[in-house]
Amino acid sequence: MTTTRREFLTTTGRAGLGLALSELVLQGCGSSGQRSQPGGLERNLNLYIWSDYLADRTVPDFEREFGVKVTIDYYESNEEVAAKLEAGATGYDLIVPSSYVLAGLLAKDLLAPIDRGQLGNWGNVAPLFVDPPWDPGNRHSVPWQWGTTGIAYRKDLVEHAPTSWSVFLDPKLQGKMTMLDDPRDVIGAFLRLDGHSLNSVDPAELDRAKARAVLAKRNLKAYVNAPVKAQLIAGDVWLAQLWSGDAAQAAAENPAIEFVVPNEGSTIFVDVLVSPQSAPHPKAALAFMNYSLRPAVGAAQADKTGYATPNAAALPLTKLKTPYPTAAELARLEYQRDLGRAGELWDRLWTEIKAAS
Ligand code: N2P
Repeated sequence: MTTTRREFLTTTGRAGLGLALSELVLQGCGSSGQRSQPGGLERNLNLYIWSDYLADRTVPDFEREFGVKVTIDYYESNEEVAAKLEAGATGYDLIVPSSYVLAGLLAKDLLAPIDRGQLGNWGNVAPLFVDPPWDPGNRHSVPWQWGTTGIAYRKDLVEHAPTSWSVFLDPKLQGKMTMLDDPRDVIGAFLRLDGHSLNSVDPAELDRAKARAVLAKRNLKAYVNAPVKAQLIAGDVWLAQLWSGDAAQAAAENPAIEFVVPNEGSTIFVDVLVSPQSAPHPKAALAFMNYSLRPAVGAAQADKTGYATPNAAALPLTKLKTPYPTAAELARLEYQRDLGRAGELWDRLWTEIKAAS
């Protein structure tokens, strides 16, 4: 157990939760800091998270140690979670959107500020994720995991290893390819293919990317996210635009699956834990945030999901070591940014792509 002293002090004030309180009191003996413990945790926590994004023990261990029952609900895209929150959904204590989604949620004042003084494990976060542009001062978010968007493919079925986003325009693999059901990643890929930023708001650049997406669509079996893993494993899909961790999960089942970031570059994303203003169990949410920053929890998460850990203290404990990107690699990778008013143009183009035949 790697619970830090500070974390212990901030998470043990939960009288009446049916925990092994005698053990907690014993552990806490001699600490004058106990007087300043916050009130007890709530008994429940409602987590809304991407599918396939939890290690087996992450939630059960939290439940047992903290005496909190966690209810998990899953989503498959950033659009899904953002739309739900913006439509006024309440009841969620924690959600895990990609960093670029924060701007829109913050503008509508939908996210609760974090009392960083309660996050004893904050010091474990790698410098790359401290005070980031999407959340200055990390006032509203705790990094969960990061990854890249690239191409997963069956090296035993595909003749040439893909190196470019242009592979989706080649009819040779017609019907055997998929792209993500994600406007930012699909339009973003074709923007990069033309040498543009995947955050472009230039109508001409976007029109050309859209035209290419429509051409590529003729070669696609579907737009699909996490469920494509099973199709790659089975060989129904040979080549798929995919996120790094989901590709690693599929490769763990079928070693013929490889993953590559195309030469033109791609997305680097970090998904972050945030708590809505409407969260019914804010203390439990904070306790989970701090728990997620334990080295052992971060390492188990990385090993199970294939996504990299933003936790510098967890990285040495991982079996699957994904190093932080070098400056040269970062030059080829872009974080997605909020599109501001151009978001409407992107939405329209995506609707047109989806409707095209
Ligand atoms: C987990 C997908 C999370 C990565 N299945 C996409 N940001």
